[in-house]
Amino acid sequence: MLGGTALMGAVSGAVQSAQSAAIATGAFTPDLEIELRAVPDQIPLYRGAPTHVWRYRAKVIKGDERAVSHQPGSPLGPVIRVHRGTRVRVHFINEVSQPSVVHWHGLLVPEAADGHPRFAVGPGGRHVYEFEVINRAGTYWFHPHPHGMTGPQVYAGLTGLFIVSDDEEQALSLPAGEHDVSLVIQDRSFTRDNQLQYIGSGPGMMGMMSSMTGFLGDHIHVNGRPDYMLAAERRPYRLRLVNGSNSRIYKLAWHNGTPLTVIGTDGGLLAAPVNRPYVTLAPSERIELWVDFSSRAAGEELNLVSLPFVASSGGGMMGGGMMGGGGPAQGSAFPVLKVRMGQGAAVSEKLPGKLASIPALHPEQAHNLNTPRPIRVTASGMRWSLNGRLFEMEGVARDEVVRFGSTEVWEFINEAGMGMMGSMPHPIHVHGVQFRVIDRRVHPGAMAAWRSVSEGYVDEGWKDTALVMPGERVRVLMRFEHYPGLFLYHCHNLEHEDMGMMRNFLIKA
Ligand SMILES: [Cu+2]
Repeated sequence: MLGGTALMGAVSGAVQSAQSAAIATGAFTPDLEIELRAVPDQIPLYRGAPTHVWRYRAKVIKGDERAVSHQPGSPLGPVIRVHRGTRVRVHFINEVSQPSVVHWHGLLVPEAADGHPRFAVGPGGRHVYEFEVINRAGTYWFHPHPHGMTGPQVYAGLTGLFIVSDDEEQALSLPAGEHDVSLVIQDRSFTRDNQLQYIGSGPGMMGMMSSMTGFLGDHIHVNGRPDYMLAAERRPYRLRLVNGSNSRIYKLAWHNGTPLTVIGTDGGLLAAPVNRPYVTLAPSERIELWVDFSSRAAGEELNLVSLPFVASSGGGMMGGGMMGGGGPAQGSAFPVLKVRMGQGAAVSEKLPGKLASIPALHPEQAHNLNTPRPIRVTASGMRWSLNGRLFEMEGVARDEVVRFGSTEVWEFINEAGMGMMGSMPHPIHVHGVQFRVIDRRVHPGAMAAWRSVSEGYVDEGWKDTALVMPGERVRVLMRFEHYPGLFLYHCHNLEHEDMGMMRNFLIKA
């Protein structure tokens, strides 16, 4: 049982004996220097006792103070906003009772700054991250990445946003300031005294089966708050949707069927806006919407909901239900958030027809177009694994080495079931790159699940995570051109990641 004080207790003694795992290097001159602490805290979320959480607290120690903001009343971590090209130094201080490390999800950073589990520091430990922000404008995020403990630490509240702007984006005059809203969606379960309840409580089989499904909570929180309501003006907004859940996938739509206009994905703005009836958002994926509320009536309410979908194939039990933390099964319908229109006059603004430059997709640039590198979902005993292997801290297999500067096709293949458990969706995330989706194919026997989510895929832009449904194969194109070193690929169902559905790959200079 991870919940309440067992998980959240501070190790105050250890903090005083803090040791530096890495020290700032002399060669790097930061424009922005931040102190980032992971701390235990408590926050009132529901009537009655406050909820014990772990959270990130940050402050700027050099540079523009406006780069860091905390949302009032939210247990989630700060929002860090920087312009492309900013050189950032982060002094991470671990004040929680488990080893931890920070991964800058989606950012292209050197090996030593990427948050590999081998760089985790114990309670009281410190680590210095240094990187130049070379990513395109977009919505990135950060979270813990210690091996075996990522799920409970993200669940406890350790989540922050890293929002990058660039000149190309700023020339578009998209909705900004209070009209640019980040929405981190997470599912949680609570004990009767308002404490976070995680899985793994059941001895033996039930605990194991919960992990195989992944945690599924019964309350939806947005930006760390229940019953989230956005008080909106009648005008266009930019909504940055982030799935910060451990395992839950959302099929997001307006309750009245209004189509969604998508302007960005994991790796930033699309070349041009695209419309979708709904968007499918797997754990760690981001989707940016441009939403025009100007035609809505004053006082009108809109609901963003998660529509039902089929999550498993082969008649399996992987949908969750009574497993997976007690929350409704994967694929259940949920209300997610409300938007209430204000009384002010409507303001109209046009969305540009062209957003950003994205190079044309040229799969033939890959040296292995005809023999893609297979990344197969497999089952190793009672654990999900990749290509039949579980995570090894330093281990790299011969077929996990790529050449720095090379372009490759990887194929994520989800054709494995686990006996009576059937098969289930896996969001596959690759560190060190942003990739492009070439195509998707699905086994004819798995069509029902696939068809229930596939219209919501947004594969037009840059991605760092791709949902792979049961029976699906996804080919992606990536170029290892940023930094050599040891990076990770893994399932972003955090319970799967923690059980070892993660591997190193080496970008060899
Ligand atoms: Cu998985």
